[in-house]
Amino acid sequence: IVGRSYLEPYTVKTMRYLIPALQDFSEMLKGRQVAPAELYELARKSLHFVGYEGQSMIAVSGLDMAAWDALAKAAGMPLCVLLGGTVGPVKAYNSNGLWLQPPEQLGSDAIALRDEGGFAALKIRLGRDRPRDDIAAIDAVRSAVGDGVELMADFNQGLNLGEALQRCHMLDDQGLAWIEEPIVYDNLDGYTQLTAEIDTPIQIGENFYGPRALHAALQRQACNFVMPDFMRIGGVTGWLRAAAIAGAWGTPMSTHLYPEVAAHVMRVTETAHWLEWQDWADPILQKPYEVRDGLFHIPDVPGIGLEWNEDAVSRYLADA
Ligand code: SMN
Ligand code: MG
Repeated sequence: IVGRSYLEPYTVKTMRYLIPALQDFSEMLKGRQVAPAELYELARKSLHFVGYEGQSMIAVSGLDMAAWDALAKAAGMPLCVLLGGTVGPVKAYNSNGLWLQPPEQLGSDAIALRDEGGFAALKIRLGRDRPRDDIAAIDAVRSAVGDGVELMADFNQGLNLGEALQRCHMLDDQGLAWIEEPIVYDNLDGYTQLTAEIDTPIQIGENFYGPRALHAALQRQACNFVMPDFMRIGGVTGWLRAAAIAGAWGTPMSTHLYPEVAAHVMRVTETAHWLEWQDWADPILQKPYEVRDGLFHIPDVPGIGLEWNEDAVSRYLADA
């Protein structure tokens, strides 16, 4: 049985630090039973001298997702079934585009993105130099796809708190589904202020390292919504622990990247909100997962359902 997962830490260089950590895990864990909760703790603790966050957590997350895949394969069940759920559709928004292009390009892009899978929601990136260009960008998308399509907005930590207060107030009557990461991710006091002042839901979470970071943000009322990323929250194990915390708070929980694994855990997440769909792994998958009518479909096969297209993998191999 082979358990599979992937990590996409954005730059090739990052792999230089991650691969040795993963190789160390494989030495350390050889011969052990595939028990994801135990492997997670062992791997995490083995890196505690360099800290539990950052690269350490990313490496643990990669191991964890592969371990859950192997366990579900051994059980002959799709991961969502092993976790106590059923195979079924998951509500998704398209996050493949609408970057910081000039507003006039966004209308046709938005139509194409909607039509990639009959999506009822899209994410737009904001943070152009002039706030009015962000409003023009939103207008361009809305006039192309209409009000029926929900619009999430992501600043990718691009603003300081003063700018964020001003710009989020300006956007507050735009009917956005959420405003994501307006300021640097670890300024929780700033997020608490924004969440108190702004009517549009404030969304954070792709930079939570482990479930306790989500707990801290919710305790400080630093957001309305959460969207952990699988390589930072601690893979499936970290997600399940984080989902229990978000469930207790009644906080809607969306996913960040890794849609293939995200779909499985969303089937058992108490406050499941939106799955972030992007197709970035598709080029190396034997069979990309299907998305229709804005719903992401989990393949009914044992495990997560990740099978590599080995030709593509060798074609894209980079020298990290
Ligand atoms: C994002 C993060 C990392 C890579 C691409 C895009 C963005 C998102 O913040 O939430 O999709
Ligand atoms: Mg984001």
